[in-house]
Amino acid sequence: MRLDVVTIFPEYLEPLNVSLVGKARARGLLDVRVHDLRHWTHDRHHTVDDTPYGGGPGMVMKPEPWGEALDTVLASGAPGHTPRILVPTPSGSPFTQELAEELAAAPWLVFTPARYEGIDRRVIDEYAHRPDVAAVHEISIGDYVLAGGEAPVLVMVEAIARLLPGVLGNAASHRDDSFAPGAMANLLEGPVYTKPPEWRGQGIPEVLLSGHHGNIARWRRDQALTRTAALRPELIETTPPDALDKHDRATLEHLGWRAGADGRFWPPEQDVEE
Ligand code: 6SD
Repeated sequence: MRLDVVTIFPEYLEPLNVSLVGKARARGLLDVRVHDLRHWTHDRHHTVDDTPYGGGPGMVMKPEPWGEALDTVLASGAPGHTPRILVPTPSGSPFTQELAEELAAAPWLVFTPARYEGIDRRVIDEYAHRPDVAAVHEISIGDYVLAGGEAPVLVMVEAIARLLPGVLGNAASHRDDSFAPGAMANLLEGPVYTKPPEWRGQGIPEVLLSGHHGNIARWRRDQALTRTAALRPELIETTPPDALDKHDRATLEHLGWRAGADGRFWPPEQDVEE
């Protein structure tokens, strides 16, 4: 997979040289190219921003450097190859595990992290109206506001890269990831433990030392259900009934959850202060 990143802070993308993504690059599984947007400026000060039309605080990224940068990057692909352009923005559609899976199957992604108040709208519209050269996606990694799109690029690349064939050394199946699209139920992972068997007075849940694989799997499932019910109740409420076995149902009932007529579960009533 090829990844291009156009940014005014190439050094912000240094983490792409490290750990999982860095190793995937070293092994030839990922071809990452980071470009300095200022390379496509022509004035002495390498200006990439200007004041906003209509007034208001902050500055807006000028369209010309972005247009030249993206034209150059898009023209550098193999003939007929059109990338996905991913524009991080708090006003984008949510970045989910499902989208990560879809993007992991794409041959070429181009990221355009902004700074200041964002990029002149005409840049996004220009490429959105040219499906022959690229498909544009404005994406949000979460409902909070960052100072720029570089951190979202690091987040998205890590989520995508770990899904590429051969990147995770261990053959651990992504089907078991908490938010894997194919998973019957999306449950949060329960706790994990390693040696030593006692640490600062705390032991290990006995079932994990039992060697009984059936009991261990059941305990892990109960831990996942309990944690999900407490922290992400909406994930339980939207779980299709056929994704819950008899024991799952008993566990949820033990936690005060009740099944409706359609078999889906509803949380315990909340106490209201008088
Ligand atoms: C100025 C940006 C680009 C500023 C962002 C994305 C999300 N989910 N939160 N904040 C963001 C992206 C903020 O350029």
